[in-house]
Amino acid sequence: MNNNDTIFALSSGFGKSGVAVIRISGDNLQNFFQQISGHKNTEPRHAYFCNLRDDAGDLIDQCIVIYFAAPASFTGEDIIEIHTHGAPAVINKIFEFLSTQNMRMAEPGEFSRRAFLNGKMDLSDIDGLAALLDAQTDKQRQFALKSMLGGDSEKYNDWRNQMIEIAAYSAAILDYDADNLPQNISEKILSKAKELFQEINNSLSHYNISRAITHGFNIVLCGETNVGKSSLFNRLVGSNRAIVSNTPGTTRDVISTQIDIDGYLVNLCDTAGLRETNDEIEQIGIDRTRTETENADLVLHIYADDTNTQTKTNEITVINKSDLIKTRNNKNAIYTCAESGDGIDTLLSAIRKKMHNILDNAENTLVINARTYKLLTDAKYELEHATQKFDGNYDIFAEHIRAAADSIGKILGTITAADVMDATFSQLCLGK
Ligand SMILES: Nc1nc2c(ncn2[C@@H]2O[C@H](COP(=O)(O)OP(=O)(O)OP(=O)(O)O)[C@@H](O)[C@H]2O)c(=O)[nH]1
Ligand SMILES: [Mg+2]
Repeated sequence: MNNNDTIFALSSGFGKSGVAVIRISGDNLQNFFQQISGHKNTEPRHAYFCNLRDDAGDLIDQCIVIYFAAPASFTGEDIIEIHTHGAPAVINKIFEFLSTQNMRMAEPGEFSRRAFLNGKMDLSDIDGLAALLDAQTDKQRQFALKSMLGGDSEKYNDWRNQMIEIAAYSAAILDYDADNLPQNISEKILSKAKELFQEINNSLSHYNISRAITHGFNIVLCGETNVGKSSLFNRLVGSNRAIVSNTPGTTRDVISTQIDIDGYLVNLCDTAGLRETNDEIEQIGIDRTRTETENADLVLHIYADDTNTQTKTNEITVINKSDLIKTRNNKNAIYTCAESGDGIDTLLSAIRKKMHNILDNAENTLVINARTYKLLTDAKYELEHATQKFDGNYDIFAEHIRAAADSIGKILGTITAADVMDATFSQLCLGK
């Protein structure tokens, strides 16, 4: 991939739309801009109305064009934006025209790669951008935006700078007399390294929160057959998504759908009822129920009689078919009637409360994906080795601290490795 090529891509979504935005990025695009806009003396960041014509002079479409002069642009290069009518035929015609102008179609993530190479964004910001482009709910938007605007980079830079300082002092301990060094420096750097270990360990323990916000909070309905799981699922979803019947064992597979609760994306799953069975297919469904339950952030355990139960922390006990039950002995349970809708609001409030308890302290949570999880874990182990096995050897200590700093550097892209870069940019779509 040649970084000097002029590249273009559709930056808005494909398909029929009022307006589509095509972006071009490259060096020295001002002449080309003047040519297509039909204006001499153009100013950057001004919108110009133009009749966009191909080389033969035939009109392609009427457009608005804007020129962003390097380095004040998304990629740090010259950028032209062409705002056209959002018809696939117009977009294709413009692509055809641009391809004859010594330009080529961008690869997915290539605009962001250039922004990174030109120092506009670090890899952590780009992870945030990828999460923002995937955001379906308001909480996902807020979470990703904070990361894209450098919230996470600030933390990573701070950690890395502290590690570099610790490594520098440990090298100094080997080279200089104690008199020439700050007082108690050996104790200080050891305790700083321990603090960093704690902080990173803490962030890693929030991985589930980060995952639940970016990929959805998993709520699973489980219980014995015929207790009304599918009926409750349909109530919560607001449509007849799952088959309901009075034959026990109706649901045989996991049925899942996504809903938005208070801005959080929720993956809601209905499952096969639990019972002893000789039916091979039903048994596979029951095994899946167990797997889903184990991976759930919150389990709604449904019963259809007034049992007293032990409710686990990530669980809500629901006693359904309350219309058929005379007693109300279980103080920890929520009584519902899926048939009439009674108690569904109370159930929803309980779900909200549990979700907010788990997710609302996400304020200081980093957007952690598989790439950053691995690098943070590497940094954590290096700090653990440095501190827990410390035997007065500052050479080895500094080596581990430097390795931890390198892992954090890889998160930011300060230290680059081709595979890390590819993994980061490939999560982005065309035109970003
Ligand atoms: N009276 C009463 N009947 C209900 C209630 N909820 C569900 N039912 C009925 O109970 C039967 C079973 O409902 P489902 O929702 O299919 O139960 P399930 O737990 O999904 O059953 P399986 O998929 O077989 O495990 C159906 O005939 C429902 O109409 C309720 O609150 N009250
Ligand atoms: Mg069912």
